[in-house]
Amino acid sequence: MQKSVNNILWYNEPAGRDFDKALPLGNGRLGGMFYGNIGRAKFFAEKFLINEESVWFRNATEDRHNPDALENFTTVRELLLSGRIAEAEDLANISMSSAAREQSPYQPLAELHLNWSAGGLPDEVADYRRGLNLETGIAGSSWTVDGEAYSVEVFSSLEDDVIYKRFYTTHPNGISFYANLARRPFQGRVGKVGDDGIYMKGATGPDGVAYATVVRAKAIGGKVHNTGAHIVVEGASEVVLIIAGRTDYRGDHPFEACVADIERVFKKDYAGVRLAHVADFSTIFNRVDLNLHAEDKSAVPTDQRLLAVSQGERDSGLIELYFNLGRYLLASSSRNCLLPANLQGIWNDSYTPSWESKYTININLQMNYWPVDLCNLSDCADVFIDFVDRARPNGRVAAQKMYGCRGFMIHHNLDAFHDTGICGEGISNNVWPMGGAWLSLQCWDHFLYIQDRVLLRERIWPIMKEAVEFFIDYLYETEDGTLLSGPSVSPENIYMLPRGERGSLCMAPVMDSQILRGLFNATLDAAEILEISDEFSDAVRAAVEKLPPTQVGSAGQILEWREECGEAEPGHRHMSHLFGLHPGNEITAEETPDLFAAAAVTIRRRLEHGGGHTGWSKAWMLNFYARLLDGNSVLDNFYELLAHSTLPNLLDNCPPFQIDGNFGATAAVAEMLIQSHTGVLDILPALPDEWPDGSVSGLRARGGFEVNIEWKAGALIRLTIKASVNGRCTIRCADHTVDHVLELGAVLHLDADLNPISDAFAKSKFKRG
Ligand code: FUC
Repeated sequence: MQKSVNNILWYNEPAGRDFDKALPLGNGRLGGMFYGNIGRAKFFAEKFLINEESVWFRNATEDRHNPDALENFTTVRELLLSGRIAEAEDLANISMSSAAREQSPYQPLAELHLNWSAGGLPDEVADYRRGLNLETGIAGSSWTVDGEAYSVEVFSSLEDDVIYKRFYTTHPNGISFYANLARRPFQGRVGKVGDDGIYMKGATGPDGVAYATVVRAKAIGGKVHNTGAHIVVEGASEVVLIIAGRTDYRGDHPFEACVADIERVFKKDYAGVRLAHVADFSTIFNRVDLNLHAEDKSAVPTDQRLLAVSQGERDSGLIELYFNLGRYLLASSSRNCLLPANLQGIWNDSYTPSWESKYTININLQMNYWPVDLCNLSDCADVFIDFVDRARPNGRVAAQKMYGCRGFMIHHNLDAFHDTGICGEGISNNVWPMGGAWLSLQCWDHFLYIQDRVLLRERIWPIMKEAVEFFIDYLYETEDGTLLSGPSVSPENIYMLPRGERGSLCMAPVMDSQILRGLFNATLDAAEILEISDEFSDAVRAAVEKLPPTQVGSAGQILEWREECGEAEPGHRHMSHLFGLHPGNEITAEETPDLFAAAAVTIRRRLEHGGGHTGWSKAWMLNFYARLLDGNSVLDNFYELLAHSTLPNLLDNCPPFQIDGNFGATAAVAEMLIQSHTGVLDILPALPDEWPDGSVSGLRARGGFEVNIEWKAGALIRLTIKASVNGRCTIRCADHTVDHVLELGAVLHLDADLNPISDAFAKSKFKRG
């Protein structure tokens, strides 16, 4: 298989002050944005944004759960059941929403500013280039001055847990600059460390984190010293800055830890640490390779390619690049860390970011982890599972205090402190009891890919069980024995009743029942694997039968609410009632053809009314079309995502920048090539006409399989499946279906008709389906 050439983002200009042009780096915990400026003028001084995952502001700690919820939530429920919507919403607003409305924001750690010293660099430079290599995990810039070459490169090392930024020139003493850590607004003390370093330290609010960042320099040739709170370099030919950043979120003394981080690596040779970083990062990145046999446009700067696409050009290579960036971003924000990728991953330059850059869980956090197993980054799922697990104690308090129920529950937002109180974002989104259920179901989905029974028993089962326990207590049973969630919402949407009344709060919006059906069935499957059969599993078995079914409405659409009602915003960005199509699996061509057809109608109606207008919404659309087996529509919508919701650095634009769209669209590319949500491994289920030839290696499917595919003229020519556990695999491609029992380590090579083409499959028992 030929390797993709689309692994580099590059530009012929610095980013200036524009975050949307800067390039992201990270080792999971510690990262930053590289701007690549050179010069002296205030606005063009080099800026490097330093982010650390646990820099979250926090006011004085308080229990935000509304103390009057328990007394009132059943009244809210009764008001909804008797059609008194406005009264129910008013009561919910005051008795259920938290009194202290906001959760904590995620904040930047610091900015490292760097001015070239007077005489250090002329204003005019030539051959400027700035880029990010996704395969090596290194960003950099290069230019020439009077025939002398200059370069800067920067990476965040997982092994050393520091950022290295290295300046190099062929000019024997061409590097002179002074650098400082820009103070956080109204906070942070700055000063010197030893005779070659600087620091900044402080705390984020009354009960926030204590943080520190330390930078030290070493130079070849020239001199390094510190003056004021600046590192000063004079007349060097090579300089390495080592940047450490810590908080006390995980119990460290941040300043001491930063000093120790740098001390530990200070004597290491730069070439060696670079080599180790490249070896580490490229191993992760190269687990997957996608080649769409696109025209090679890698000589065109990335922003110009994006512009051309927004003017109607097709560029399959840019889609490869976007897909590769998604995998890069996940590996850069989710390894070796304690907190999952938030709304901006770990990359944020604002002290008051949109939606606090926290964890919105009525779609956004989940979307961040859609590619994790599909794209062979299963190790990046650990932080997601940990996070859900660590939210359980507060989730138990929410369940007890607000609803009087066992188990744990989460509403539609979390922050780094696992605050489960209801957020002040308004009634159309906040009284939604499903966050914990959806997150738990996604943990189960991770198990389906990796099939690690110890992980299931020890970590995932307790989460699922406790999430389900809440609903066993919480659901309302109607006289005819139907179980309803509520008060709840169909995330962020507004319905209109025949008499003209509008509302958000309701009983049993369709998404809730779909999530619960998925979670209850998964819990029963997990119980079977773990050989658990008790009162709890009996209760789940009984409950799943009583959930309201997904229904088709008068226009042939999936109903969003339990009864058909008008939609205040028919092009609404959320498409929650299609959860059963994706990421769920209750709507499939084979099992539920009527719902499958209705899902297509639902999407068409949303799009006709301007739906998919935020980046993440468009990315979800791509996944829906992939599940509808309509590759051409995935692609058309992908180009719209690139044209309307993608920033020059290829980060997703909600607006503003929000990383979920990057991850959602990355998953969609993989879903075009393999799907496994029905229990069958579907090969090339949604291949668009524009990708007649190509190959992909390393994608993963549920059941514990790794898949390589080559195709030509729109049809499979070769398929390789590696089994990472013993298991049965039913494979379907075009009109062929075969069934195999594979042993751990078995490698199966199949041809276009799914016939074996080498002896390598010998261990497997083969039977034509
Ligand atoms: C949901 C979305 C918004 C935004 C926010 C973070 O509330 O409806 O578009 O993505 O999350």
